Amino acid sequence: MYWNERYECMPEEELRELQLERLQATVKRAFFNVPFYRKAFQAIGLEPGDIKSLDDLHKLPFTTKQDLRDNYPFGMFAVPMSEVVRIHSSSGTTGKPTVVGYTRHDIDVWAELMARALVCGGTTRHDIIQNAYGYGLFTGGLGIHYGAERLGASVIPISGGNTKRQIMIMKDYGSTVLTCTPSYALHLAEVMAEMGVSPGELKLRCGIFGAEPWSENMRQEIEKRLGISAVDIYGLSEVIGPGVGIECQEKNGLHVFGDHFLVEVIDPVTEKPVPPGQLGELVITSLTKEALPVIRYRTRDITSLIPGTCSCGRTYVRVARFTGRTDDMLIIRGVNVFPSQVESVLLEMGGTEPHYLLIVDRQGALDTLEVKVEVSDSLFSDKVRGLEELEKRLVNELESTLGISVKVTLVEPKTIERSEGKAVRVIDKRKI
Ligand code: DLL
Repeated sequence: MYWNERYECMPEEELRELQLERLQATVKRAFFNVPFYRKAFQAIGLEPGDIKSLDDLHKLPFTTKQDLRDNYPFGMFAVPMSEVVRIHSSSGTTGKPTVVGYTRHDIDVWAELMARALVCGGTTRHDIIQNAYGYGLFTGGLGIHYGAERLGASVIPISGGNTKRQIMIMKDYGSTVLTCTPSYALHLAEVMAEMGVSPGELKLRCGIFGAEPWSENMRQEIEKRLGISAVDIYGLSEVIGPGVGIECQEKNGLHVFGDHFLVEVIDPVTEKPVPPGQLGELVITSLTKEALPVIRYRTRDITSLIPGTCSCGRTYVRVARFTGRTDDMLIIRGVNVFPSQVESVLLEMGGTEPHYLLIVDRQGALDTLEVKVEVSDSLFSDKVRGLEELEKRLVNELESTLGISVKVTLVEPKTIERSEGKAVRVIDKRKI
């Protein structure tokens, strides 16, 4: 049930002591080895010795993606390159990629955390893990891979894409665990159905999906179509990669590995902490990273702290599944809209496939939102009236959920581009 019970179930008081000790070491490491941090500390008259308790965390300055970009590529590293054994990089979809480095010890910690994550998500050493996260600069593939090997499971390093071959391998090798983005899991299910392969012919029983926002309804859809149990895994390159947090079998929030990361949830505007249960931006401080320590890193990811303890026995803080990113959030006519809200409505209503695209534009001074969504095969061959009714119902439901007017365009099945990694859900023409 646990990979490392001593740490995963550590009494809270002991965990806090460990966190403080590690925080102080991290602050020192950053101050003495990274000019960026030294300058940032000095600008507010802070010295490493000022961090005397965990409550002093708020005294530390924030770090942003822009800071990493300004120090591109290796300026934030706290060790000489001779100690860096691995380099990864974020996809760079929102600008210049950020580059991250790992010492041998960092890789070791990452493998340990990923082994814990896999076990927490329901994997054992007897599993055959089909790892369809991309291998390469993206942290997903190798992050999961090292954890799976550490656990002692049999890992198939198939990477993303080549979907028909994925299904053949899944069937022939008897894969029991699938790891990939939720959007790719859905695509796999779709191609499986096209190939006439039913979930009953597979040994698949569990999926560990993350790297992009997905809704609770999407979980249920994937579980149904693949006949598996699916859990949510979270992480980001700047902090380590996958393995910052994961759901346990309770599927009620993601446990954050508190002996390696300190988390806060803040109001992104006032930058003050918000109470548990309230949505805000997740801020992460690494506690053991050597090559790239991050202090109060503004993830831009939106979640809330879950109060109370989990019946699985882990004492780690939990965060709720992610609503989206502050920079994914669309402001349409002054109203905040997340793609995940649209996804939830579409899945709840039925009649459509969970493949959708939000197109935001501006006509004159007015923002417009169009939701393109695929109709399910059966409905598509139905009468025009059925389609008109569905469109009307979708418009009503989306407008009442989002609070703005929406144009719904129903499109033929399989016309919206499928992703092998992170799905693109929004086209915002206003920026062009
Ligand atoms: O996506 C690391 C990862 C790989 C996580 C495999 C999970 C599984 P990046 O490419 O740096 O790293 O992207 C990080 O992806 O800040 C979030 O916005 C988003 N993200 C990651 N996991 C989740 C999740 C990897 N479970 C960015 N739910 C993060 C929602 C997620 N968003």
